[in-house]
Amino acid sequence: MSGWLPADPALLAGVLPAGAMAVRGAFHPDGADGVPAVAGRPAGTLVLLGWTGGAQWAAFAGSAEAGDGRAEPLDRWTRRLVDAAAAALGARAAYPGEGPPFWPFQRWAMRAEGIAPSPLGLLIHRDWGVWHSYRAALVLAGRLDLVAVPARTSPCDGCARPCLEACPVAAFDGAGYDAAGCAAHLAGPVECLEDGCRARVACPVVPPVPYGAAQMRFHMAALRRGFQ
Ligand code: B12
Repeated sequence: MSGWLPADPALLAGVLPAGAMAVRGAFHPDGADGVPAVAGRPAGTLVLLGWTGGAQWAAFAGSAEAGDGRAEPLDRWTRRLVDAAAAALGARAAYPGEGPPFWPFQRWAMRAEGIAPSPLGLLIHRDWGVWHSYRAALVLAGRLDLVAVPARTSPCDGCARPCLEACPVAAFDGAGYDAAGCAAHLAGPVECLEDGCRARVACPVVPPVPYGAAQMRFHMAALRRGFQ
């Protein structure tokens, strides 16, 4: 598990509000990465933005979108911020929810940062465990200088994998995800909706700033809506 970061730590200073997005990693794409062009020019650098545990929740929770009662507040907030950042940088923004076909965010993540597949299908990070997400990618035509982030082992190596035993409907078998079984279960008034996915909660890797109750409920409600 190794990765890259932009050499300029101030790349996004002034173009994104502090605390709203973590720079998750970056890489220089090649033709096999499926990264879109920028105003007709081939992609030179992809910078991945996302959330790491509960650290960015407060920035969103205080936003106009979070309180306006309309659909998809997190997507609308993300686009407002990241579209503005992309315009300021002359970059193209890509979002995980655009599609189908979807941009291959998990593949991009494995190119960009020290991350590995977990038995749940989600990518696992040494610090954030399975409590992290990708909110956007900024694609720039130029090749930014990148610095290597030292390799780290996957936290799943040597783990007893309690995640695989914890799901009440056995939606995970280490090889795939029974999305239909999960969806049927989430249709009822179940603990997962209130206290989070049982399989993810069973993971021993807990981020320094974990999801709070409101964030847990928000993401589980979004997952349930996604199944409808
Ligand atoms: C469709 C989708 C779903 C569907 C899945 C339907 C199904 N039958 O599996 C539903 C609605 C059920 C779902 C549920 C969830 N999802 Co979802 N989902 C997506 C979405 C929008 C598209 C996935 C896709 O088809 N990509 C297209 C393919 C071409 O992209 P890809 O990068 O190549 O992805 C594939 C490879 O990575 C491959 N893969 C997996 N492991 C490995 C390992 C190796 C070595 C290789 C080479 C490839 C590989 O499997 C991936 C899927 O096909 C992505 C966002 C995105 N754009 O990727 C989020 C995404 C995958 N989901 C995410 C999350 C967090 C969830 C949930 C936890 C819900 C939530 N938001 O809290 C649940 C849990 C699901 C689970 N345990 O897997 C995150 C995962 C982050 C992470 N840590 O990895 C993503 C990236 C969104 C985000 N904003 O970050 N999801």
